[in-house]
Amino acid sequence: MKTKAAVAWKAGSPLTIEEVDLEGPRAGEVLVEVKATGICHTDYYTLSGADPEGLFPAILGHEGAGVVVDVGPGVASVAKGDHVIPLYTPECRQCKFCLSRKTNLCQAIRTTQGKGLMPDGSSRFSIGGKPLLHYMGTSTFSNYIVVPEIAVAKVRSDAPFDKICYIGCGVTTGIGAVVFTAKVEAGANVVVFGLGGIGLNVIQGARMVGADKIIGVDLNPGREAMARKFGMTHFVNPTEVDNVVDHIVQLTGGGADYSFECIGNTKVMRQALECCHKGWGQSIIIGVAEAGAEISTRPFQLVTGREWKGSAFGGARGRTDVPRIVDWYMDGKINIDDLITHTLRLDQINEGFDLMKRGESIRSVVMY
Ligand code: NAD
Ligand code: AHE
Ligand code: ZN
Repeated sequence: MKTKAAVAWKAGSPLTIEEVDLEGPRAGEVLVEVKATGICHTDYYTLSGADPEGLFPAILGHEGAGVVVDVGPGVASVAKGDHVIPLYTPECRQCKFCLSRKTNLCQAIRTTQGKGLMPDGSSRFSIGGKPLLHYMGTSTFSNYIVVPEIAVAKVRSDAPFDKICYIGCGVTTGIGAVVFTAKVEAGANVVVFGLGGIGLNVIQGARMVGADKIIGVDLNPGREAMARKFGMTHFVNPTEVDNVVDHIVQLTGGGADYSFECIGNTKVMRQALECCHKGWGQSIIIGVAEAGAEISTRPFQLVTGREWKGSAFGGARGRTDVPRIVDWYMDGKINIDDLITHTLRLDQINEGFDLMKRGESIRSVVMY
């Protein structure tokens, strides 16, 4: 079949809208009509050329929602007409990682996914007979996609696609890092570095679990109002204080119980660790840093009880947890609508990247 898609031909170049050939689903796979997709900073990171797994030409996008329109042989967990969110972190429930119960990082299809291919090693997208690569196993910048059954979460059919697409990455990543990775308890002091599409969801997750002080740190003063609306109690602009770490340690009476780095800046990652409370403070790295970047601190920071952790997709098990997060949204427990600052057509997708780069959007959503 043919599908409309925004194609990334090479690093650093704007996407172009193309009519692309798409092969149908094989055994264990489904064809999804993507109805809406968010634009995440990670799409920009890969397009910029900084991602060691960034291969071109490819169809980017990993924050989508849509409808199953066809299924391949043997598919049992979803059917035509089901509403789904594609998962860049699948959940096979059979691999060593899934069975461990210690991680959400299902590895069933990770190797081929990282090469931009389907689990059987093929690409289903092509243009003029030349293959185009998939991205993060999702490629939601295409109107139609083929994905493995284990890489979709079936969600309720009354939830609006243009809002729940954001649960495909940003919402789950931010709220999940609080709830599943850090397991922040009521009364804890929390610091969030970077108040964009991810950090604001960390803020609302911290409020949801009853955190006490919720301190937000961002260079962009324009982020303060939105962050306060989502539960931030104190705002710090790093350019306005002598030393961010000392300032936060003072503000929290000894250091943060939990900090979250939502930028991808290794210098800030160090600050996020070092502003944590001696003896127990945990710092969670969410931001994705460029190829070759390394983090550092004095080992004494860890010897004296601070912990460094990472979180991918918020530690959420996609097929299990994503439908619950959609329920939280539909029940009014979390706010997604106010974070979607721009809604665009596919042919305006480059404007979505520009808005992000200029710090003018929180989330732009493309509707097909
Ligand atoms: P974003 O561009 O919407 O937000 C980034 C924010 O950081 C902006 O508000 C910006 O002003 C602020 N910022 C930049 N440099 C700063 C600095 N030095 N000090 C303070 N604030 C600074 O991006 P996003 O979509 O929220 O993504 C944030 C990061 O999270 C990216 O690195 C992205 O790739 C990553 N990410 C990781 C996961 C995961 O599963 N681990 C999932 C999604 C996104
Ligand atoms: N390809 C990158 C890694 C990028 C990365 O860390 N991705 C996160 C999700 S970001 C979503 O916006 C993730 O889930 N990582 C776990 C994994 O298995 O990729 C690189 O630097 O190589
Ligand atoms: Zn993302």
